[in-house]
Amino acid sequence: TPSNKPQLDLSVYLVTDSRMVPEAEFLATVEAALQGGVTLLQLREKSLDTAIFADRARATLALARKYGVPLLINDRLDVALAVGADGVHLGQDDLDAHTARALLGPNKIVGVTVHNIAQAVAAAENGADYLGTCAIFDTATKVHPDGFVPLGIEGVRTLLADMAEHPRLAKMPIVTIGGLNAENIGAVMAETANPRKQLDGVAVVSAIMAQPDAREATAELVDIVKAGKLAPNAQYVANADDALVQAAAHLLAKLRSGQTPLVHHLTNFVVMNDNANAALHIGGSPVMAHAVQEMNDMTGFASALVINVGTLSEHWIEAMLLAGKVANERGIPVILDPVGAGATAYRRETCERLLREVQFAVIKGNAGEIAALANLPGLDVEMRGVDSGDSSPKARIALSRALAQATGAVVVLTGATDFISYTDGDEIKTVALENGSAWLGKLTGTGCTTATLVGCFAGVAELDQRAAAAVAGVLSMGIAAELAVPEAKGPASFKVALFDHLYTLQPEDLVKHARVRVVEV
Ligand code: 3NM
Ligand code: MG
Repeated sequence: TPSNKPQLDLSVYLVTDSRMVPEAEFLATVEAALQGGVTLLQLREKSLDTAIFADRARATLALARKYGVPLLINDRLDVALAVGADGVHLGQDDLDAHTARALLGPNKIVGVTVHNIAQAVAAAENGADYLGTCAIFDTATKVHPDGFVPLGIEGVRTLLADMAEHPRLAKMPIVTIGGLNAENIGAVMAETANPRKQLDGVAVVSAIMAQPDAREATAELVDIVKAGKLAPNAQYVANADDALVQAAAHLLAKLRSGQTPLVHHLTNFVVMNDNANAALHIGGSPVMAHAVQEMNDMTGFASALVINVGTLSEHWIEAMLLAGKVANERGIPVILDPVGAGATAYRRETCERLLREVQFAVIKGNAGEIAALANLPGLDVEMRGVDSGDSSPKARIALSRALAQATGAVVVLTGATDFISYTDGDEIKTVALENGSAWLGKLTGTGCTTATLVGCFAGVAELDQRAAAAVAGVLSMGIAAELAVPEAKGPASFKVALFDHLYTLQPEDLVKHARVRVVEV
């Protein structure tokens, strides 16, 4: 059932203060701000008697409804309930969010002011829909307790960085307040942002209420915030409705519904057991046969084949080529994990042979491995404008695209940001995935395990869903890792939690936590 909870847009959030305008002009000022494009309203009255407050709330609500903008009431849950406002905004000394949520129900908005990451976590756990920081700058509008120090740009930046790392807060909308105006909000948006998270907007009182033309003042703020959201280095896209993320979630739903693809692995001794367990936990059925004599039968039963060139030896190569050929003949997707591809001539030559004789659906490697493949003599890889040894995002994007173009495979280039390039008609497309955790680097074989997950998803994917299968595999690993981090004491308990989360991960977790953005080239 569709929720009738109002849409929350924090871009330009007007907090009222009736002391800033003559009594008779209050509603006209609010209406001018609504006409100027305010996206959210909060009625904040610290000295009105309750009856007058409620009357004003009713009148303001009627205006807010006229412009389709939600109205929240500061502090006074009773007034919010009495007039049927859209929710409340609560400070740390007001009623707690948990109680407010219980009294308001799920379809109202609850916002909470937070001073630090601990309060942000608590607010999220208590059901807050968005957060407001305490004051970023000094302001004459609100009297703060003695000793209060505004957060400053640095304080807000730290809070956003901490939120980006926290599974419950990475997607929590957040706004800042205090001394903000048309002169400083552009810088505030840009300078507090990190690649994963930026402010969703700004809350202001005097920058609208105390201006001679509230409508014009608001329109100016709206323009600046819009532009700030598009600032290239401040861009983050939490693509809950991105088609690839939806398709990835759909593939996980297939695994969860009991389709159990048999995924045949020819993988290295180091990761064999972990890969088998990961396949089992995400919903696949692993088999690790590697005798040449079995390839024909085993690959014939399989829904996907994973070839991993770690711990190579001669009979493995023969088995890989045979399994790859069988898979190709039967339309079974083949995943290549070119572990250490550039490290030895033997691995390079093996990869060259594999690429020559087997058509891969997905190739997954780090920048070094993908570069080693791209430099193989047999491949006609065109690398325009990229120097070898350049490890910038731009170079990594170009590399993944070039290999995707040359092989026709979906290419997953892993790193702090993963880039996935794939052909779509005549076009090469690339998406960037920002999920994951540095903890993955403290466990051996997590890269190989990602290839296993991709194999499981490819095993239930249609031919035209192979990019989605790659996205699903990488997202599952990254998101399971993010969920595992708060439960871990060290690498060993992280591993346990990671595998538990691979087992419990649901399609909606992918949609909720995915940080996937389309790379414009
Ligand atoms: N709350 P102006 S500062 C309403 O620190 C409010 O939580 C604050 O007014 C907090 O935009 C503030 O005029 C007033 O500076 C912001
Ligand atoms: Mg308060």
